[in-house]
Amino acid sequence: MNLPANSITKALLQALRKTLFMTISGLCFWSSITCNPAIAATNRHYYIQAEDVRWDFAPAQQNLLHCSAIPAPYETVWNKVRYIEYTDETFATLKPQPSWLGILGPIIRAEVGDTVFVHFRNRSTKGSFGMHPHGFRYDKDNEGAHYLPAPGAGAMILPGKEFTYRWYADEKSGPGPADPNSLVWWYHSHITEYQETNLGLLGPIIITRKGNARADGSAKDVDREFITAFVIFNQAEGEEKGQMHSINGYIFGNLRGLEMIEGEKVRWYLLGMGNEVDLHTAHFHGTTVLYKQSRTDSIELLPGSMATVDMIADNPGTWMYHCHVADHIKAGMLATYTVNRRTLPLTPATSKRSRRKSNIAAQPVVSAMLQKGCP
Ligand SMILES: [Cu+2]
Repeated sequence: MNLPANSITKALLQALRKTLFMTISGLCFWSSITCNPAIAATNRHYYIQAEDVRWDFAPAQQNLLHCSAIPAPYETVWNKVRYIEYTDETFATLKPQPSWLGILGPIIRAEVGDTVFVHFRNRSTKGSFGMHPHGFRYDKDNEGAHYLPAPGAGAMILPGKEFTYRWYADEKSGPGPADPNSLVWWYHSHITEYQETNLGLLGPIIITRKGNARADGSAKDVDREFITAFVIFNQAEGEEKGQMHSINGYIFGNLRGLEMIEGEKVRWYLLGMGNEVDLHTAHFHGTTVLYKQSRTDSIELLPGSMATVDMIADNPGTWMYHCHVADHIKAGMLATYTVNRRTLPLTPATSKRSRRKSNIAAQPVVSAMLQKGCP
């Protein structure tokens, strides 16, 4: 059959298109998470190592809310295992993290559409560990949880071994229609889950709505973000001396650095983890917050809970922030936050002026005692 040259070209092109379509469709079937053309992919890499540490739940060795001794029978220094972040694949340089993050692992951030690669090394001598994320989309190998049948490749990383987890922030990882523009999720080790979270292997994930992340992943629509986790670490097999009623691994006001500037829009991410005693009511003095589009000043947290609330820091001063459960107050589940007085005009969250400029303008109110300890 004789065909004109342009018809042959057309037929060839059609065949080529068909082959390409089938190939791409096939690929997308097997990795649907990378084939949404509406989503521009940003890859974010984290280098995180599980390490044995000695942790002091009260570095000031004082109850900083009342300038008194840590009450008996509590002992405050214990062995923990933590997720510690490094700057790159050499695992040679520690990545600094805010003081208020305390015992928690590094903040893993993503915007909807991003892929996160967590290069995890287990350098603890205490056993096999891993990293299991809430919220992200993952396949079996990247679930980071060990159970039958057929646990994935990342379920259990032996001491001295490493694994790179690949987690994807799809639409269902990000905020829902009624949520704020960013959400908090947990990550933690998940082989013997209850032992490993109690050891200290737990940390936060923050995922923002598409278009709401700065280059560093922080949420564009707020001036400042804080994460606080209410966890009772059981350090002495139930003996009271080792019941550490902590916020981010600190008790009796020893959690420092929850500081902001008058007028700022502040997003708080609240987390709960632990046992049946971990029923917490995180209560803010000096402010109210918006939670689930309603106003409150106390947030209920159960083990595994994740809550995101917004506040306007419009009441300068140092204010108590604590669990409202009576036994937990007695055991030191108490902290403070400080709203520093503003001396320069307010910088909106969406403005191009940096947050660092705002910090320079801040006048510390009454946080000196908290910085230095009791007089
Ligand atoms: Cu509590």
